Amino acid sequence: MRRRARVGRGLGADVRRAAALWVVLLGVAGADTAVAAGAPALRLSDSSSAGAEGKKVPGKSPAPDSSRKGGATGVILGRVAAKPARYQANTVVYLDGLNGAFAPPSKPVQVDQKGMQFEPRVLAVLKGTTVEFLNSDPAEHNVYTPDAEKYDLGKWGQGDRRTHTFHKAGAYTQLCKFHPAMIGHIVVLDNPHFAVTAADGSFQIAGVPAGEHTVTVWHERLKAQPLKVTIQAGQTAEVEIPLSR
Ligand SMILES: [Cu+2]
Repeated sequence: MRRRARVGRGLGADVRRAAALWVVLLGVAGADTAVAAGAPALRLSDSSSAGAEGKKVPGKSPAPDSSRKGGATGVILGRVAAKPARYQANTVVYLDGLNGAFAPPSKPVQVDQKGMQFEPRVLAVLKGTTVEFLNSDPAEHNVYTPDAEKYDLGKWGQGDRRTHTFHKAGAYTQLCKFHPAMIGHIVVLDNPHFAVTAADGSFQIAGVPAGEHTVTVWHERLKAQPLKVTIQAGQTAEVEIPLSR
């Protein structure tokens, strides 16, 4: 399936409606039908990637609109493209250089250690967020990072948990002293406008302030060129981001 990135006009900042459009774009129809569904298309760029695989659920922005007080916002819908396709999952997509006073979530965000793996493997959080590490395994686990804040949370058993509050932006590798094969990543960001891609590479960032932004990615092993995207109030911009080594 050949897809074209587009800007849909008149979609409003309504996230659910945008998500519904996404289903039309990716799940059901080709580009022509999507246009017929009510979005006059303004081509943003061309892409010639293969069709999406796997689940058609876009990665969700965790904090839509939380930083805005009725301001003019739009939505970024997109997909990262990588080969092999399994690399498309777990890509953190975020707006670079957008700083300000953003309130972190009042409740901790959870990472589980389950089946000898970090779940989720990749988590993105706003600076100031507390992460709670649960152990669901019969074995004792540990969490430590060699990066930036260099924490070591000790060891704890099944059903117990430890927490860490992240104050410094950056990517933190999550490791377990007892199980060297375990690895996870927590990416701490300066603003709440981010998403982690779903299995097919899709993502959605809602509540994006109108204006020009730089969309950037973090990925365990791949990179992308920063992408300039102009957001207009009440509109949805669709982007495709190629990942490469
Ligand atoms: Cu462990």
